[in-house]
Order: sequence, then C-alpha cells, then structure tokens
Amino acid sequence: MELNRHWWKECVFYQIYPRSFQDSNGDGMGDLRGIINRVDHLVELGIGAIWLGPVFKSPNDDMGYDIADYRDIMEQFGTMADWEELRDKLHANGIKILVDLVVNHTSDEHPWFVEARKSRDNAYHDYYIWRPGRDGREPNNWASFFTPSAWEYNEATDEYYLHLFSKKQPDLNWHNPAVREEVYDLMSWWLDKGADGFRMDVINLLCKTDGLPDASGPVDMNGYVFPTEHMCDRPPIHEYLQEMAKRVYADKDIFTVGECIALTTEEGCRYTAGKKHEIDAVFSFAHIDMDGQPLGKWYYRPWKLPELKSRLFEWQHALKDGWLGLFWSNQDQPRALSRFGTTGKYRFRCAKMLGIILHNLRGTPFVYQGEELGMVNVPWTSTDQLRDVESLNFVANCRRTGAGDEFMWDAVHRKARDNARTPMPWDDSPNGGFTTGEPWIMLNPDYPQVNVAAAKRDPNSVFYFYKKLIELRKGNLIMPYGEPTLLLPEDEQVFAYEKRLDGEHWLIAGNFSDEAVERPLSCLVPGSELILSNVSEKLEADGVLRLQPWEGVIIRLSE
Ligand code: TEU
Repeated sequence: MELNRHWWKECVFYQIYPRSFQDSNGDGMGDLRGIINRVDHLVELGIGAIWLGPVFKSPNDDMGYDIADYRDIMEQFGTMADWEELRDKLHANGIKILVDLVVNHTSDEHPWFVEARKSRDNAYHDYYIWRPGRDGREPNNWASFFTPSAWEYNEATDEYYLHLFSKKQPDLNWHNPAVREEVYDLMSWWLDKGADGFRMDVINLLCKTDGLPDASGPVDMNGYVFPTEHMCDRPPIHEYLQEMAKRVYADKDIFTVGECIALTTEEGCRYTAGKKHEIDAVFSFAHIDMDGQPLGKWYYRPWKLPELKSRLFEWQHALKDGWLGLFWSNQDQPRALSRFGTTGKYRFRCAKMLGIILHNLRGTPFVYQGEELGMVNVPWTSTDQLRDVESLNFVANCRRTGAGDEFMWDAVHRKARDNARTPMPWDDSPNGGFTTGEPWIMLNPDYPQVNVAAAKRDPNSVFYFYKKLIELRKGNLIMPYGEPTLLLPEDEQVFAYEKRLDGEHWLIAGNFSDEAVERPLSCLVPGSELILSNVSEKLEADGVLRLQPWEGVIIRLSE
C-alpha cells in the first residue's frame, strides 16, 4: 500500500500549557526556562514534537489567547532568547516545536486595535469587525463563547465590535487583504525562526456570514443565540487557507493542524484532503461535543460507549484521505479519565487503556501534559479557586440568572477548563515542585501521590506505559497508517477494532467497565500474539476475547 508518509504522522505530540508546566523564577507561573529545564522529561517519554501553547505578549485575559504582540514573548514567560534556547534544545533532542497560531482575533491591547478603535477612518479600523447598534442594542443576537453578547460598544466611534470570545479579544476582519498579509508575514517570521509548524486556533471561524444576520439556534440563559451557523466554515475560508498555504508553507516540510469548532466530516475533508493544500490535519470535536447539549457544554448530556465509538469511527472513515489530530483532552477540556473513563480503583489502569485506544487510531496522537500521569479533574470547593475567563463568566451568568448552585457546580466539576490547567506535579514537595512561589492556580490535591517522581519510581506507572506505547509506534507503521475497522459497534462495554496494513493485522480492544468481559471474536485465532496489555502477560487466542476491568490490549492477529 502506497503510504503518504510524513514525520508528523509517525510521531507522538505532547501539548504543553506553558503557564502550568514548570516555573523557574518563583513567580508562581510556568515559563520557558522551566520548560527548558524539563526537556529531559519529554525525551524520556519519547515524543517527537510539542505543541507549545501561546507565549506571545498578552494581558492574559484569556491566558495568552489574547495576543498583543505576535513577535515578542510574554514577560512572565521569559524572553525571545529563552524561546530560541528551548527551540535549540528540543531540536538537539530530535523534538520539533509547533507554535500556537491565534489569528481569529487579537488582544484589545494589540497596537492594531488600539489604533482601530480611535476613529472610523483610522488606517487600522477595518482590521476588525464593526457595526452600528440596533435599536440601542447590539447589532445582532449573537452570543459569545465567554460573555453574554459577542458585541462590545466602543464610544469613540459610536459602534460595536465583534468578539466571539472575551470582550478583550476583538475578531480580525479576514476579508481585509491587509489583515491576511499581516498574518502571512508573522507566520513566515516564526518559520524563519525555526518553528516546525502551527496549531491553528479556531481556524474555521475566520469568516462569518455576510451581513452578520441573527442566529437561529436556541436562546441561552442570557437571551442570546450561539452563532454556529454564521461563524463555522463560512466562505471564503477555504480560499483564504489555500492562499495562506501558498504564501507561507506549501513548499516547506512543516505541520499545520487546525482546531475546528463544530466541524463536519465534509468540511474536515475539504481542509485536509482538498484539491489545493490548505492544512495538514484537523482536531475534530465530535467525541468532545457528545456530552454537551445544543445550548452548549455546560449542559451535560449522558452518553454510552456505542456513541463514542461511532463518533470516533465516523471520522476514521471520513478522513481516510485527510488526517486527524487525535486527543482525549487539552487545555480547554476536562481530564480524560474524568470524562471518558474512571477515577476509582481502576484509575491508572484506565489511563493506560485510553492510551491504547487512542494511539492506534489513524491520525497523530497528542498527549496533553499530565495525561501521562493519569491526572483527573479537581474537586473544586470555591469559585475563588477558578481562574479561567470562560469559567468565571459562566459562574457570573449562573448567579445573575438564578441558574442555581447545583447546576453550576455540576457543570464546573465536569467541564471547567481549569480542570486541565492545574500545575504539572513533578514531585511531592510543596506545590509539587512546580514553583517555589504561590502558584497562579491551585494544584490538584492528589499531587503528593500523583506526580512525575512517583511515576518514575513505579515500573507499572502510566508514564512508563505511555513510554512503551510511544516506542511501539516507532517500529510499527500500522499504528498511524493501518486501515481501522470497528468491531462490536453496539457493545456498551467493549471498544474493539481491527487494523490492517500490508499483511499486518492487529486487534485493539479496551474494556470500558468495572466488570471482566468475554466476547466471541472469530479473528482471535490460535497463533495470535499479545503485543501489549495494561493487565495481562499472556493471551488465550481461542476465538474468545477476554478482558479484565478497564483492560486494554494490542494483539497481532495470526492470519
Ligand atoms: O478554543 C476555542 C474554543 O471553542 C474553546 O473555547 C472551547 O470550545 C471551549 O472553551 C470549550 O470549553 C481556542 C483555544 O483552545 C482556547 O483556549 C481559547 O480560549 C479560544 O480558542 C480563544 O482563543
């Protein structure tokens, strides 16, 4: 089988949330020097590249996703010399680095916006999206991800500006060629600096429906409507990304992966397998959106395993000519174990099983910092512990509208982004060795037991299992490229699929339950060999799949 091989399909990525990885100067916040001092952790894990969260100058209204200078480093994170030293140390260890490209919006403190808001005829005014009010109110009924309305009034020009996120994150006007030129220029600047590619923040939101009409979905607790239909994949987004590719990276061996909100498989194919190059891969949120309702993530929707399998495999089949970034969690999502697995006595076994299921799908796996330890959500006890603009606005919305503490706390414990943003626990010393100062956010209270040092003392830790899984990928092209076929689609306990590549035939299976299970499986013929399990040492290949609670297995099937 002819493989369209690329380095970024065959390695495993590690996502670093810089604010919470390692502090080096005692200010309670992670920084680049801290990451430099922890490169050995990445080397030992065996990862091939990192996605580094935004480290650009920012007022940190949205923890760095509100950028005030695309060509300079946030002072709390260090200097450009630190970034270059980190790049060099990573490259010297065979690890590539992705820059987090956030160009749907800037900070309201970016010089472009500082100028733009001064007057309607300012040279930068049309870098952003402005509209007059309607009947003394916002120009339309759009809700923002983070605040009641997606519009903020600007007195100097007597008009509103659009912000899909916080009011300090004004959306750029991508229909303005000058904006596109600025972005292509800053992207080339980072590639010239040695970046190996980009993770592209909400890249499918760059264009909005002409005329910015009212949205027609359900009305939220604030009386606004989330404008999915008017902001996702709107034309001419594909033409703009083709222009970006042609102008910036089509001739370079770099990697681009787009975070795409509410993405359909049709659009995912267009972005990653269209006639003209746009981006290499997409993060689909189909499995993430499963446990939310039409009014959004805070409204929990119970799910069962068959739905998780069908959502993941819809994308496995749809993007056979494209490519996926595979993930269970990131800086915006709850911890994988708390969302998809178990946090009880089988917690660490489950963490390994989730790794087996994800790393054998077709795509590029992304390990989010702390996933290799089996970290879980935080038992928050006070809203004073929360730091995220999205969480704090949700709490304010609940309190203002009387949504009730029970609903609010259930939602925060399940879905607050703060759950994934607690500091990386390195050992059981004060603050987990993350900082000698006051951490910007509390550590997970289990850090004295769940930390890197403890994991490295335990040969059966999640860390060493992830290391084995990542090592296995290096010798087996069937993991990234094998053709996946889902088995037992309706089974509510077992997630099982086959992989085939050039005569190789693997069985991947995981037991998503607290009970031991047995399933007749004709492909499990004598002569099949156990490659990896988080529980068993040997395999009974007699046509019956046997799994202990939360057991995962990789089996080379005999033909
Ligand atoms: O996230 C986009 C996004 O939609 C997330 O806000 C996510 O859907 C939501 O928070 C679920 O809780 C990207 C970045 O990953 C996120 O950290 C930024 O806050 C956001 O864009 C704005 O840049």
